[in-house]
Order: sequence, then structure tokens, then C-alpha cells
Amino acid sequence: MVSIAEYENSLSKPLRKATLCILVKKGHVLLAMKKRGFGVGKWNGCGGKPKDGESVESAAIRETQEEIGVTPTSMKLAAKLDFFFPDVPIEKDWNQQVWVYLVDKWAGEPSESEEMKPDWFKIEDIPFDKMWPDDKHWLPKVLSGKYVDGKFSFGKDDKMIEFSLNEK
Ligand code: 8DG
Repeated sequence: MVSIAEYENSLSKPLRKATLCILVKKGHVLLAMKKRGFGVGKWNGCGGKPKDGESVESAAIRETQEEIGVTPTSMKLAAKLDFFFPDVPIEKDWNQQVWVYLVDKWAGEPSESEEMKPDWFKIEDIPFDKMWPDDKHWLPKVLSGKYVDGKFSFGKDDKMIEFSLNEK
């Protein structure tokens, strides 16, 4: 398997951006069970890809509205995570850079949609075994107030192959 550095150097354009919003409240985080599409069966924050001409932050707010019915009103960029899939043909366009936001104020009450079923978890009880395998590496840092830049590569069956993290 090629290293992240080699693979990244071989790419001809910047990574497509996607978003991830995690609501936080008094020692708890809101995660949602993904009911369909990429990451189905995993607990995750809300998010997706910006539409043409849409800013990353606006996309984060819109996806949160669509997926759990709340509107973030106070949010902080907490991580930029590069995800690489060297085994997947480049034209399938799986590589992406996810901008992670922590949301500490919002309007509305989280509710289930066709795409996601939300639930609150104590920070000590985050179900990392039912999440993307990289999350246990960066999410605790982000929840402790750090900003994180990360790079991760994946092989078959969503298995993580290599990663690096820089925190501020
Ligand atoms: P759409 O809503 O844009 O139509 O498509 P989607 O099927 O939801 O797929 P996506 O836009 O590619 O969104 C994938 C979501 O998963 C997005 O919120 C970013 C997030 N995500 C990854 N990789 C990882 C990961 O390794 N860990 C976590 N926690 N989230 C991830 O793409």
C-alpha cells in the first residue's frame, strides 16, 4: 500500500471538501446513526458536501438542518481531516477533506430524518466501536478544546491503514 505522502503527491487537484457538525452540551455530544449512503450503520455527526457556490460553513448548517432538523447558531471550526482511499479508482472521487465543526448553540430540537437518527452520548460513553475507526484518534482531542489537522488512509472494508495528526 502506498504511503499517504506518496499518494497525496500523486493527486492532481485539491481534495473535495465535506463537512461534519457535532453538537455539544454539558459533557454530552449528539451523534446520529447514518441510515443510508456513505457510512451507513455508523454513529457520526451531521454533514455532507457543499453545493456549487456554497461556503463550507453554510453547507455544514444546511446539512445539519436537513439531517437532524436543527439550525446551528454558534459553531467553531475544530478540525480539518484529509481522508484518502488509494485503492479506490480516482474517478470514483472518494478522497475528501472534512471540516469538523463543534456546535454549542442551535435553534430547534434534534429529530430523526430519513438519513439520520440522533441521540445524546456522555463524552465518556462515545461508541467508538460503532464509528469510523479514525474518530477515536481525533474526536477526544477536539472535545478537549484542541484544533486538529489530520490525514488518514483507508484500505478495504473501511480499514484504516495510516494516519498522522497535528494539534494546536
Ligand atoms: P450527501 O449528504 O452530501 O449527499 O452525501 P453523503 O452520503 O452523506 O456522503 P458525504 O457527503 O460524502 O458525507 C460523508 C459524511 O461523513 C460527511 O459528514 C463527512 C463524514 N466523514 C467522512 N469520513 C469520516 C470519518 O472518517 N469519520 C467521521 N466521523 N466522519 C467522516 O467522509
